[in-house]
Amino acid sequence: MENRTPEFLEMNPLHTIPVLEDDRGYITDSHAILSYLVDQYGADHQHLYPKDPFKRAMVDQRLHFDSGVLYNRFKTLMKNYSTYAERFYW
Ligand SMILES: N[C@@H](CCC(=O)N[C@@H](CS)C(=O)NCC(=O)O)C(=O)O
Repeated sequence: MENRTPEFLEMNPLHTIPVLEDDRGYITDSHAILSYLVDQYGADHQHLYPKDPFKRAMVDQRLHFDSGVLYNRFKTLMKNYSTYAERFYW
């Protein structure tokens, strides 16, 4: 699998996708990638990841809900019901 090659593991030892390569290195979590892209390149789209601490916390709350709750439940569901998932994820 492409995400287990030495080259990929050099970028991300957790062997997960997505991985973003930018000038200063690799970012290996989708939520971190999203907030980074808006901060770094989205000057005209700051409403997507606001600077205001409370508004930003509302976005962070949903990102953490995704990685902490939703994705785990999705994985459990896929594990139980999909042969595709068995081939690619575990
Ligand atoms: N928290 C990580 C999770 C990434 C993740 O688990 N990606 C899955 C695909 S959705 C993956 O790469 N699985 C392959 C593996 O673990 O080898 C993120 O949001 O980027």
